[in-house]
Amino acid sequence: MEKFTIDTGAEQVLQNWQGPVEHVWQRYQEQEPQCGFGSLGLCCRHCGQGPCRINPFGKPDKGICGADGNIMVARNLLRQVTAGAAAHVDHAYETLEVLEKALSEEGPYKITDAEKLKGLAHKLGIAVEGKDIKDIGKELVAKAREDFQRFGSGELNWLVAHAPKERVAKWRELGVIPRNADREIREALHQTTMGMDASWPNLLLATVKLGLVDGYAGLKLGTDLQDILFGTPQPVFSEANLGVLTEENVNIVIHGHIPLLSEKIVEWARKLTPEAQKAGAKSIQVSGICCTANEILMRHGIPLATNFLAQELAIATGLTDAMIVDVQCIMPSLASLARCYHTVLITTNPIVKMDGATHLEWSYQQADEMARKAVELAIAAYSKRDPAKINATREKTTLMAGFSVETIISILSKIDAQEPLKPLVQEISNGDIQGVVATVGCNNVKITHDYLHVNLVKELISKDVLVVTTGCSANALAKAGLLNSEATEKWAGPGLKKILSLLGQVAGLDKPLPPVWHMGSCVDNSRIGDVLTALAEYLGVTVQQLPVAASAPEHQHEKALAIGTWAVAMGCLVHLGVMPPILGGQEVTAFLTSGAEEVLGGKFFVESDPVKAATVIYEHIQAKRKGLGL
Ligand code: MSK
Repeated sequence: MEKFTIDTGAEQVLQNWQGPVEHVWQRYQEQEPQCGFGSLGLCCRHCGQGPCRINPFGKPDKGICGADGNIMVARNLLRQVTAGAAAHVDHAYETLEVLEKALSEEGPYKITDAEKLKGLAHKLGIAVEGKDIKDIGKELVAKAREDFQRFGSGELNWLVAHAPKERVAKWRELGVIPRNADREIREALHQTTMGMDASWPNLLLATVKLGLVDGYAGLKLGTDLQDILFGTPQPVFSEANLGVLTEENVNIVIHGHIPLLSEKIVEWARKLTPEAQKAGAKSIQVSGICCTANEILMRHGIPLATNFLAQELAIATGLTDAMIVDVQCIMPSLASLARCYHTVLITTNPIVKMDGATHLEWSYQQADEMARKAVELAIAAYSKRDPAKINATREKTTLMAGFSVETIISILSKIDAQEPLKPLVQEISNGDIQGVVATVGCNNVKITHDYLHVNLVKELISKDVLVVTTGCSANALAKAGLLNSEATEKWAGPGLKKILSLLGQVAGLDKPLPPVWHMGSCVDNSRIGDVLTALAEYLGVTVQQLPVAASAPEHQHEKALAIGTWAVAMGCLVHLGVMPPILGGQEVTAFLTSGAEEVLGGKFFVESDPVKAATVIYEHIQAKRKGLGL
């Protein structure tokens, strides 16, 4: 790797990195060369006879139990996708518990979007006419509970209500519709223990099932319940990059995923601003990292500090007074790094603790108290900053976000109130928009930070491809200035520019919409699924026939593999910029990158060069356009 990052803010902070703690790129270099067996997926520790590893070029060609490369790789992949799905399902489940309490008792949370609740209830077959909103909510909670823990047979309510009918039929035919999330997660762990499934096709079918658990009992359920509790995102304008951390403010950086915590921190930061002013600060600046950043950006316009790979750099600015974390994507290195600065690192979840961090546990009843204490700790830390350690950057960009499905429909309905999807379909038909690509997922230290996200997207929008984005991809694109109107002028192709200018006008902006639409956090990939489902149903075609694709250019998390599997099962071409550990199973690899298309409609392809990846995606879009007669 020639460069660690293309993010100018991150680069400036890195240039003045003050040891003694190493940063993520240094630790990566210390790991090289990485284990060849692990990279190919050819090692197994599932039983006490191992660890076993398989030589792809000779002996040993089997583990001690007799598992060959395909079995080993398929077992490992199923476990990864299961772990990713478990993370999203646990997130959705926590949200459900809060919704249930919010419906039955007075407390710190309440229903914000009653219309969304009603619409969702209607879709799930719950009668809403004349009923009290709390009663409707309780019936909805019962339906959601079934999707986590239904006893016996059945199908995920959220999947049956929201997936395209054609997909539901296909998944039924393949026998991959999940019964309930907990059951499938448990079964997948059982299926992959020593002495269980020795059929790689059967293991891959189970992987698809866990992808569907992720898509509907994790992503879709999570997004829906969060919108009900905290509101459905509307257009917002904000900023991105480490330059949002400035010397005059108390800086609170929230990092993680579940908005139950961050919503309260935002609220208490506002309430305690006079306290920060008494301490000599101008105000309190809350900003975010990873998906919790996207959640509070989408609903409150809170700026993005940075994304996954640069999380340590937020502390290394010397300006982060408190970093408050909940779950997922939190580097263990933060604790030792925070000790080198004045930063108070606050963990809040019982399953994420770190030596040296302050643990303030979030709970439903204590949510306000906990958030108030966390903000007070940040204000107290402000006066302990060490001027010698300040390593600030002024780098930041402007951005527009808040592209929920509701926002998109509301803008389009200003052109056609009866059929809001019609103008979008017309633009795709006439070629002003060639297709739609979703870029999602993380950063991965194996790729120059943000490089693939940014350069892939610049290629695509220059070819009149509209890009929608979530997760750390959205954050990367925001920092590169691709989420504002100027980006449309600068990088969009002529057709895309034309339609974005028109949409900007009808949205009352007086300038074009951005060429990349920020749709939210990783769980909000469900919003992208909703758009695909709506487009396919409007046109009377399958998702597989649409001129669309997905890409996780710099994925690192097991969650990204789970999301990618769901997208392939939906019928999408899914690009990955980093090879997952599958090459040791030749037949498994052939299936995932080719054979899957015939069975599921979608497949994966791996390419680390952004121009080549954009070419493959564009050719795929052209083939789909041709198939539709466009
Ligand atoms: S946060 S899962 S690094 S996108 Fe959703 Fe970013 Fe990936 Fe974590």
